[in-house]
Amino acid sequence: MNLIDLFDASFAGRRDVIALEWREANSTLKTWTFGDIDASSNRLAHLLTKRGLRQGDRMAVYLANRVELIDLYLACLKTGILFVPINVLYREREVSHVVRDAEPKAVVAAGDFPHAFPAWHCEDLIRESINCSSDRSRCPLDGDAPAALVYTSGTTGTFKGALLTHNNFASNALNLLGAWQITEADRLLLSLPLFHVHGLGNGLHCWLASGCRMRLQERFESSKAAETLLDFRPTLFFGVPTIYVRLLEIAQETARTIGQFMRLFVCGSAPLPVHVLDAFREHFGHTILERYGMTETLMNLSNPCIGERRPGSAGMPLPGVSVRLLDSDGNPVLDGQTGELYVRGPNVFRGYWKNEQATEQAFVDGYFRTGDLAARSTDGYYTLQGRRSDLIISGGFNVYPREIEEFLTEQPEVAEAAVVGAPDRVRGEVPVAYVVARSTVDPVQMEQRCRKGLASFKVPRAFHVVESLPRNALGKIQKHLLSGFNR
Ligand code: MLC
Repeated sequence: MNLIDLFDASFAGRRDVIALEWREANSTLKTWTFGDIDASSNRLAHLLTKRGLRQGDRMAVYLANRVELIDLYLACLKTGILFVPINVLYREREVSHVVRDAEPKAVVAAGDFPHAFPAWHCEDLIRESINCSSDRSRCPLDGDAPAALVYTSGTTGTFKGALLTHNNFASNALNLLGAWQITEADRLLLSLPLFHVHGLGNGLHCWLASGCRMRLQERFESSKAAETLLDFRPTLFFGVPTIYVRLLEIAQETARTIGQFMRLFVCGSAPLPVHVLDAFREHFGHTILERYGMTETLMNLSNPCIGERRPGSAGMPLPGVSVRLLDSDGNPVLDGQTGELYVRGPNVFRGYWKNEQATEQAFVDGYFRTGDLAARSTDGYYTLQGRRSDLIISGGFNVYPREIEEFLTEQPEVAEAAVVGAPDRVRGEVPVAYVVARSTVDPVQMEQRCRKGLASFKVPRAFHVVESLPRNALGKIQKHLLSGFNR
């Protein structure tokens, strides 16, 4: 079974039911039925074929959330074209890494595409597709067919494309429908970006697989959050911890009203601080359900929908997901002790695109090595305890220090650089740079250059000039000795 077969229960079974809402900038509310969505993605599928794209080709999209992005994604699924979403916050340098690696046959963008690749304009495609047939053309794809190539930057600072199959996404979506009791009666407010698996694999897929109604937003904007929640009255919401911190700014009375029509708030992509969970319960009358996943594995652990949602814990393995906690020698640790988390299951990706070495290193005994440390309680709840790597998570976006360090050391006045995460009340962590200067370093200029070369969430919030970086006897930088590094 492929994803389109899974979504057909909604497309074919609920053709005239309103599926999707979107509020235009001029505040008009537009709606689409499942039949509309099926038809427009069929048209685009014909157009992509007409323009020469074939099964197995890659199509990259550099688009913020919009309805056409959904149509393009479904058109890719229907034709076997690999969907390669690019983070719209990526600048030229980051985009070229992805383009060089994925070798897309086409790129779709809405405005300027920060790369020499001749991007197709989204509006042109939509306009042209209107003349194409809305009939479904069948592409015989089975569940093992790749569906998307989602890029994560790695510990080495280079980008790696995680190849996710239809089966990976289908098992993830079906698991979540069951675990979180999502049905067609739900109303999902989706403000997360569709270029990451949180928005795509959880948000979009749960909507289509359940046949519920979804309101899509271009992005989460805290100043408009209360207004949107009251306007749409969702029953279901997915967020990252930063979003929940922002939602606490909503006035108490409004928060209570929102809490009354809401069924479930889910949080993931970064650890949810216990004090935020507590404050949110106080404010909205809801205990946020925390879960744990990764781009490479989709969702692994979840607190129960019915039952104890334990503060600080990411819950228990989802159905079909096997979890191991191993010490540095590869032996299982006892309950209560910290080990590295390994996972196996139908949710786990096939491997990194064109990178056998990285794929081989990522698996041990068929289990994916997450790089996260965790402990299990005697009653089966897993609590994350940190990471093996120095990954920083800012606002739910992964930031690998190595990538920023490489960028900084390319600057003529920088001899050496180390980037660490500093705690931040709203974003969880933010990157902070320590640099050894070759000549005078102007922090303002440095920040400007970073803003041009790196996505906004990777720009260091401070630049500290130091005499030297602390190193151990082997010459390795001891990041924990840099102040601001606080775990
Ligand atoms: C953030 N920014 C965006 C943006 N999201 N800009 C355009 N479109 C978006 N979607 C930029 C802003 O330009 C700004 O840059 C900075 O981020 C913060 O913006 P803000 O307005 O101050 O927002 P804030 O209230 O801090 O909230 C940020 C946020 C964002 C929570 C909306 O961080 C976000 O969308 N996070 C979700 C990330 C996500 O989906 N992760 C899933 C990965 S998958 P500046 O210049 O001010 O810094 C994964 C697996 C799993 O990890 O388990 O889920």
